[in-house]
Amino acid sequence: MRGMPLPGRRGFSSAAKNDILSNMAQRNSTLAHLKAGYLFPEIARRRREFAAVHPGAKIISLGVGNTTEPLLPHICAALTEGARRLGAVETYSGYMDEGLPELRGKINEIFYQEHFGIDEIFISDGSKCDIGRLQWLFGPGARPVVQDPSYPVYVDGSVIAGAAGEGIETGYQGITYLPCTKENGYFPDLSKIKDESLIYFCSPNNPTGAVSTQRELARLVEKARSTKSIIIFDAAYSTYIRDPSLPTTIYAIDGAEECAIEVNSFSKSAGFTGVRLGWSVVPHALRFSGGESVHADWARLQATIFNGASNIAQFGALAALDAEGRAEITALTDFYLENARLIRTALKALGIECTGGDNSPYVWAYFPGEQSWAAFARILETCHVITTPGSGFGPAGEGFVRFSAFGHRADIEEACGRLAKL
Ligand code: PL4
Repeated sequence: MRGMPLPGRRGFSSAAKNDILSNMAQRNSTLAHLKAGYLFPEIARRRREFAAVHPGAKIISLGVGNTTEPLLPHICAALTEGARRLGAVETYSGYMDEGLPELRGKINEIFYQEHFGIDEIFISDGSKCDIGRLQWLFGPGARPVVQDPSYPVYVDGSVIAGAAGEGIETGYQGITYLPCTKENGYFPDLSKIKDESLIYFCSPNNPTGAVSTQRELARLVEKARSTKSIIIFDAAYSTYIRDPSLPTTIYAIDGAEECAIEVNSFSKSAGFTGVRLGWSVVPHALRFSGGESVHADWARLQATIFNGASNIAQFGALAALDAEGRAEITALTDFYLENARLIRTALKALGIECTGGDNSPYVWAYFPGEQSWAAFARILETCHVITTPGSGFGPAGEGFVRFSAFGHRADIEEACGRLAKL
């Protein structure tokens, strides 16, 4: 196959440029409202900057929550088999828009004890992608509410969708921030939630590592119902929960299916960050304030702008949910939880107050009197360790730093040793 030759990239004269610009399609004005660059590329930029000045430094990343360990054998074999199936005429498959029915059924069985119909479970390319698309369901009229701090896509995606205004010092106009602090045990005061809100809620939480209890989630559901709000519940880290009393899904709460959508993914459980596979649960019982079916609109929207997840990834995910695959998920998440324990122990030995890391892969550390970016820079300078500054997750994250437990064991141990220099 040979591509068509392209013209050279000599550029245009300024007169021609002005002429072209006056005829170009306009930028979505909401993009101009975004305050700064996206958090994780900004951290990568600062890492590159540091490495350029210190070329010999062996930098260890406890920053972005990106899995590091190879896929485990049973799941990996299923992915390989999935690719092989595409290579044979008898087993070849093309578009599978809503997902492999067996996989939807298996997710329903393993995560929801078959509480739903399989048409209420939509397979996707990951939970972040689902959150971005879900924001189209609510559009510029949404009234976003977020835990503060929170995973950036809830806020930045709302800004892009036009549901939030200009960035101000304390966040974005139009977004209700619910501070999650040491004082409130990282579960927010819900009284600020107004009628017909769109509440983003994440448990186990990124970045604080806190996991909401059954009673706390019952209060959240009660608040959503009494304010006619809808919850987008992000359960991306549910397989890290080891305490059996803690809920792994919002649907463990009575009435949640009338007020909540749930997103989840194989990224952090089976190591599919690069494979890409997730799902959303949109119950039939869920209605917009005008009474319209959220499920019907989600099906319509997905069919219009999404063409389904990789078939290979779906075969892998199916294997991840059988007995052998689930044992591998437990082994992999246990490994990262042990990393988290090592990080927490190292920080506590230094007298640094921290939380999380027991039912989640993030440790949230407090640096009193120090700005998050200053603590980030000090840890990088002193220990050559990358972290994530808490303020990048929202105003209430100021003064905190997030340590991610995703890393090779030897790197985690070395990083923990280096932290003693702080
Ligand atoms: C870096 C609460 C990480 N470039 O892989 P997905 O799409 O199924 O899951 C993404 C996701 C969804 N929900 C929560 C998450 O924390 C994540 C992943 N977050 C992090 O370090 O906070 C990876 C971030 C990636 C990004 O911007 O998402």
